[in-house]
Amino acid sequence: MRHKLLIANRGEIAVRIQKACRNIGLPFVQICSEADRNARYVREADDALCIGPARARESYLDIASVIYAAKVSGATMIHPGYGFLSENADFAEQIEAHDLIFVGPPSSAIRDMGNKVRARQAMIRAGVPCIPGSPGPLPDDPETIRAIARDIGYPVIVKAAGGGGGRGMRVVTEERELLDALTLTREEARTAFGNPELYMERFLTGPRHVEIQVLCDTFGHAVHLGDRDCSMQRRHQKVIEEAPAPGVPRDLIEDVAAQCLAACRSMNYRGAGTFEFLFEDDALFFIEMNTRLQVEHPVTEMITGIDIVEAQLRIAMGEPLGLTQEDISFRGSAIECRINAEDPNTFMPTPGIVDRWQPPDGEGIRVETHIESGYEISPHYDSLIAKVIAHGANRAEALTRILAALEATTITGVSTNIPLHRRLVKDSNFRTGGTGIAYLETMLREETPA
Ligand code: MV4
Repeated sequence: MRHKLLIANRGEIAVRIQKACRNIGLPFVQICSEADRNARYVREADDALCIGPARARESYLDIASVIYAAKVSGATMIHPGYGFLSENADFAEQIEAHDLIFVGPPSSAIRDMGNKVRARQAMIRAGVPCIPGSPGPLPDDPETIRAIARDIGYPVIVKAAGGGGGRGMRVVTEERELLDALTLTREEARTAFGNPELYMERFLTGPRHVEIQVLCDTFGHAVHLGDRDCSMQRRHQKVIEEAPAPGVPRDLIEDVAAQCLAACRSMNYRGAGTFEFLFEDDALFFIEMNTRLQVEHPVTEMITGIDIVEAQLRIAMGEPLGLTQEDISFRGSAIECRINAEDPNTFMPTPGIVDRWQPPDGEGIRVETHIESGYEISPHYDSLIAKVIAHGANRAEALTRILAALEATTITGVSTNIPLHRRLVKDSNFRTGGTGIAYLETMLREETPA
């Protein structure tokens, strides 16, 4: 079968997916909004189609327009990238119904993992370690709820089944706050997600965010590509990611990864996926599964030598993995800095024209970007404009290389978070490794007197 891929995304990840297509000789069509039609990666694409106005709701998020674009361009497959429609089960289902291939898991797996209560139950069944919590959705009866919380032990966290990525959750430190917190969270969940279902977990106070990457083919073969640490974040936006997670015991990763693969088999998972964990007191606890390619996938590619996007495409075309766990080895360490066009003090996006862009290069350096000198950053989308990734034989070398790369990067015309990255990479606690999810926000709070 002759295939053609529709790239249903924009920016650096569209460029990344185009590269994978060119590598394997897969023809593609790049879709864009009116705001992106003059970008180089759109102009120079073999085939491109403008599907709507700048506002994402009317273009990149418009399911009917994306599927129509696939039909008229003769595409057989759709890669959603990350964000936008990438974890929309209805989108995947409609693609399936149109006899097109969704580059990702079956819509049923997206739907199941999108419901965080069902995801948790699937993980418990597969033996993936979860945070002590409610066995299923919370009931309405106040006394039963109190009993569940008492059983878990305070502090607890109430989360929405339809939430995820930090949306729809509330920490409760003592019993007298419990029922009000529940009512508030339930109403927010009903409004925001159209699903009032809640669950409860023990609240972990000082964890790190560690995740495990998996790849599964259509034939029930599954491998893991190790772990990443994504603890350096602000307001649920990751800033720096690295692989492997420093100081996490390798035998723990291997054990938990094997359980993740069991979970994948139990839900007929296909493609790339990420299991998110909190790491505290030398243990990993599942929180969520992301059923898409992630922004930080390059750090895993650099330590494994495996092209995850190419693997996604091959799996979608029905090829077997052709790779067993023994074929995968982990070499050295990789660190990624997300370069955002944003104000250094307010962190607000800074759209505008990039005057001069000078990306770094050198041994072990990789840059993922869609920008160039003269590029106009639209106010309509995410502020991520580039990713700078460094690989080294060990973490010390990766740190040396990422710092040199950051020092060699020039961007004028818009302000970015590059100065913050330079500081973080020189920070002694970050250099030691193992800083937690609260580290960056605490650091920023301490230097900005209220
Ligand atoms: C938690 C937690 C502490 N204890 N669950 C936030 C995003 C969502 N994926 C889950 N999140 C959390 N769940 C328990 N039981 C702390 C967080 C959390 C967090 C997790 C990962 C990365 C950054 C975070 C920032 C704040 C809170």
